Amino acid sequence: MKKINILLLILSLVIWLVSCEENVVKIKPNEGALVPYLDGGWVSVWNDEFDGDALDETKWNYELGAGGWGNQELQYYTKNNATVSDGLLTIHAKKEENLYTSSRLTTKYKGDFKYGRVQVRAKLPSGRGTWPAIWMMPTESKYGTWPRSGEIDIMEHVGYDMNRIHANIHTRKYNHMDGTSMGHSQVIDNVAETFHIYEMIWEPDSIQILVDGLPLGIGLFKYNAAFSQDVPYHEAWPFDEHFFLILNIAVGDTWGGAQGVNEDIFPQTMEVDYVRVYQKDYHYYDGFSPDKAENLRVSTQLANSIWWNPTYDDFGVSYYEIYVNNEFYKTSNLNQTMLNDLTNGTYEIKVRAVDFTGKKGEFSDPITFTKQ
Ligand SMILES: [Ca+2]
Ligand SMILES: [Ca+2]
Repeated sequence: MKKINILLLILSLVIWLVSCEENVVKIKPNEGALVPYLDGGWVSVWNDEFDGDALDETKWNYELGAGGWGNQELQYYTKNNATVSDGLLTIHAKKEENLYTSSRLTTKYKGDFKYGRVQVRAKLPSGRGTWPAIWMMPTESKYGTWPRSGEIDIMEHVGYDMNRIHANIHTRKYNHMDGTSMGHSQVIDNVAETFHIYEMIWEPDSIQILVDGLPLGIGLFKYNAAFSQDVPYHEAWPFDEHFFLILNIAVGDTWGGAQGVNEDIFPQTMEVDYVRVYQKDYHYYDGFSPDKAENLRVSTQLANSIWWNPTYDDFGVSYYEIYVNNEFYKTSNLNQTMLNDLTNGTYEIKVRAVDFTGKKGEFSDPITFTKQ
């Protein structure tokens, strides 16, 4: 009997040790990663170096056809306008009789990411009427149709304004339809003659855009609860769900075609040397628990909404836990949440931050909240 108990004890100790070991094991770089690691704990999770002689359809989908794509675009998307050779993906925008053709490629359901770092080395088309883009759309549109679930434009360029690179985000609260668009732009030398690295670093409450390792303009989009107290956080910042990548050249749309299309410039190409996606290996690098959550308060602009200061952590806060009357109630990915579901009454509320390794910070000082 005693022997069995000791054996069981040893067995549970081994299981415990193995499960602890899992917590410190590095994320393995994806197979075929040419640059498996970047400084700062980034590990390759997906890449395409375009080394074959055809598009790898285990990684990419074609989006086909016409219809304007929401922007009165003129081009017809085909499979034939994307070629792979000499280590490059080339998207060809062509004028064919009375039709423009091009290609639009996505990684939907083949490369979908929540947070991470994307690097695309590319050379852009030139000339009036072209609109190449490297961008991201939500995989499941959990918060509703465009722009409610968000759009991230890592790189856009319109051919009538050569060399000005744009980065934009679109959300319910911030979008160009309402004149509240958030964007950065900067002139980059010779975008159609030389390759540049267009890059995004996406963390829970921020998106940084860089070109050749330097911020594009200010280069930073950031969720700020103080500036968007009037809406649930996802209306300002829906970027806490999975997104996929899109590469395309549009022709003659509401933006790229705003000054018409120069028919004489075609064919035009966007060449892509690689697309690399990295994610942070929090388990390997994370050392500390998040700080104590501070300044929990009730919104003065939105009924039944609370918010607090973003909590510092050495490798970032994954989510917050909200407690009602000392019992766990729900989580929130950012430092704001709605308490609509409580029945009317008065409650004691407190929150704490949880980092990506599950380490928990100290609870905020409690506040009294009355559900109306
Ligand atoms: Ca390549
Ligand atoms: Ca931490």
